[in-house]
Amino acid sequence: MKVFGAGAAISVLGGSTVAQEDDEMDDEESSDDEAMDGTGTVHTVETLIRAPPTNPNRPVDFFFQPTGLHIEPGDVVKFVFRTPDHNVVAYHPAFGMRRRVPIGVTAFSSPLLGWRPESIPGDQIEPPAEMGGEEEDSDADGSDDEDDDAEDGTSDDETDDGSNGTDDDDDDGDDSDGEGPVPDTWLHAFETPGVYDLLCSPHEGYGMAMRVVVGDVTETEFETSNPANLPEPRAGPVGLARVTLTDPALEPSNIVSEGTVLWETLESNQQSGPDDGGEES
Ligand SMILES: [Cu+2]
Repeated sequence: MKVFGAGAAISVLGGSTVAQEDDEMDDEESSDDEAMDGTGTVHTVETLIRAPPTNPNRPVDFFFQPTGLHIEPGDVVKFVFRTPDHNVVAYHPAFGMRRRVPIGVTAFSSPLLGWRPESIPGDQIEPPAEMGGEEEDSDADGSDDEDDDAEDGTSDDETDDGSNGTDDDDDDGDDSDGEGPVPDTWLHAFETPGVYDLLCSPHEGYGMAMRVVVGDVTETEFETSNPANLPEPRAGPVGLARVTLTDPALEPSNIVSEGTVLWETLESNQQSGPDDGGEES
């Protein structure tokens, strides 16, 4: 069912669907990159952060856009790091994870990328404004400080209870490439047909994962296809990435038929999605 050829897929990317996110992705899509292979179409995927999140029950959106992508063997995906700092990692045994890429595909990952240093004045990288400088609360929940209150006892009352005071003040997270930061890019050619699940290491727990279907092979068995295998340590996607990658919208056959699946269309991003049990008001 090759309804969507490569030409159709790329026209969708450059058209209205993704243009609502950023319509400047066209200008850097095709210049010097199609020469790397000479054959494959170059598709663009952006790394994005959004607040408020699409699903109000989540803290913030970290996501690949599009989240599902159908390409042809030999095509190239150009990852544009519209926001820092992200990477692109295959679910691969070489990384200690169960394989979620076709058999025979070697492990691949990008570096952690963001904005090109020369495009940032003073080499200062501010966290995106949407983040509000908020840190992940790894140990903030009422930590027991009565066992070590003997010596210091000075800075205990200003513990990190979320009052870090740094509002989103300086800018509105504008990542435009007018005179602002220039996104890093990373290219990967997908040669072997099948289903590829990819993650962003820093934000996998927030659901930042995506699926690329290469060719029309939609019946690929993952080593973690059976949900019973998921509870094993690092057996599969972590945290909300499991929700992302088990979303009906990312069924490989749906990606093939749609060509491009946007983050917003995932069921788990609907207010009535499986996360909140449909308690929308
Ligand atoms: Cu990320």
